[in-house]
Amino acid sequence: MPLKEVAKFSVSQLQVLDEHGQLDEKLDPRLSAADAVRLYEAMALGREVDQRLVRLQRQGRMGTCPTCTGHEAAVCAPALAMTERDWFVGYYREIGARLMRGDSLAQSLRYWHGYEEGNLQPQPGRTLPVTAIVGAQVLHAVGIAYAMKYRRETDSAVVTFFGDGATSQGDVHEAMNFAAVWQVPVVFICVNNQWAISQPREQQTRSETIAQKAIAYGFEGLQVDGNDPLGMYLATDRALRRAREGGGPTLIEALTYRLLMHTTADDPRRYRSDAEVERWWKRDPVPRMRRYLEGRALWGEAQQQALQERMRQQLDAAVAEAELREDWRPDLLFDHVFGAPDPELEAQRQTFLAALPAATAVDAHGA
Ligand SMILES: Cc1ncc(C[n+]2csc(CCOP(=O)(O)OP(=O)(O)O)c2C)c(N)n1
Ligand SMILES: [Mg+2]
Repeated sequence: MPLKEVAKFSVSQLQVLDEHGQLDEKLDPRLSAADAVRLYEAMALGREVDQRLVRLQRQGRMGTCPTCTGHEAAVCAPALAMTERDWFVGYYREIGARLMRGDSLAQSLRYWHGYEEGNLQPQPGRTLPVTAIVGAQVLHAVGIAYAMKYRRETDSAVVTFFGDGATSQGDVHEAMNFAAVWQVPVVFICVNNQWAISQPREQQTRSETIAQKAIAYGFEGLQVDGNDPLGMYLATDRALRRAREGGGPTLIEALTYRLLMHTTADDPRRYRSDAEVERWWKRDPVPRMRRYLEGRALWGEAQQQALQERMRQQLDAAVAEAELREDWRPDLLFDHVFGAPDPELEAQRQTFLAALPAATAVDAHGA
């Protein structure tokens, strides 16, 4: 008996600026000169911070931290498309975008050095703190989007970021399903960097794309060249407009690559080939954006030199500020686990303090 076709789907990929710097004129989002430069500078700063973090960690001046190198277009372009009224609900690999949102660099450095206090950021809300619980933030994003709809806030939407590995978490499926059922204003950005620590994308899901997962829930899923800042901007801008207008969620799969280690505690040479990494360095989003600016006569060697110097000064000042913490006790983290003192935890605190060598106790205070 012939079967009747009841549904048919396809998944598209968006690219506006290719790896050779070729621009698709029809899709050009026509960023203003100021926005184009702002985006490039944010991407460059994200890259610079990443390099400094790794160096500081190697010198014993930083805790274990993740790297964002390669992700700059996937996270900074969406931040450019957002307004202050939109909510940024990220995970742990968006430093350049978080700085665009107004986060303090010194506080971020403190956070990655293991001080929960680093989560205290200057701006009034709408950018959630870093979270390391894979996928959990996606539920928070949908909860916030539900609140936006309930309050009839039509000038705001939520953008949430998560990795390819996070798509195997039940939380992410539940969040997407309810977002669709409730038609809430949320943009899901899956930063598919092809790896979840040492787990390759092929072992994460049998789906050909991550974008197609949206189809099952009943909203649009789109794959975007995640190393293309203009493509990421265009996709996020469209999805945000739709969300604010009551059109419900969108899933953007940002196809990119983590060029460095998962965190400073990881050695990717143990599970992936140099050839693969080399291939992706050729698609590096930062020089791609620079070439685009040069093509519009907005950038040149003099601007680059000046930017390098500004970034160096900004980082030096932030590191100096972050390392000023004489009054911070090494057992501070025990203070924040429960609201009220807990005898079990107090016993653990005492064990921890007793195990600290005297010299470490002094160093840990930043002396
Ligand atoms: C619920 C949960 N399970 C496991 C981990 C350990 N873990 C930390 S990062 C990570 C991989 C996440 O990969 P992906 O979602 O692709 O994000 P990426 O780090 O590649 O950006 C895992 C398994 C965790 N932090 N939280
Ligand atoms: Mg990943």
